[in-house]
Amino acid sequence: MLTASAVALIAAPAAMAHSGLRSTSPKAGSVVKALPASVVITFNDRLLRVTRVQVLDRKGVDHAVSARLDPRNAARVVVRTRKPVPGAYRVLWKVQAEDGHSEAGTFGFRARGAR
Ligand SMILES: [Cu+2]
Repeated sequence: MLTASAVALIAAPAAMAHSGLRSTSPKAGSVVKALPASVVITFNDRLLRVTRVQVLDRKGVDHAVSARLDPRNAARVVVRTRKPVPGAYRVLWKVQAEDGHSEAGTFGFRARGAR
């Protein structure tokens, strides 16, 4: 019988085999004029669904209005935003890959002004 920790060790490599992040817009670590009306997260492979995305400013206010898969490209998550303020943003994302595994990550960028 496997212990819980043994299961976790076996599961870990498989969890790294799914779709993976390809690119983000704005790019991670970049400085942009303003928070764009849409933040886009692109993966290497199609996703089943978007679990949750937050676009947090420095005060922890979430600027995401909605997050959904691009109907023409299920590897792209489009996040609509609102109320842009200047400053640093952190995007927290969680999705379900086509193989059923959950993936999560985070990236940041900075906006110089309001749009
Ligand atoms: Cu996977």
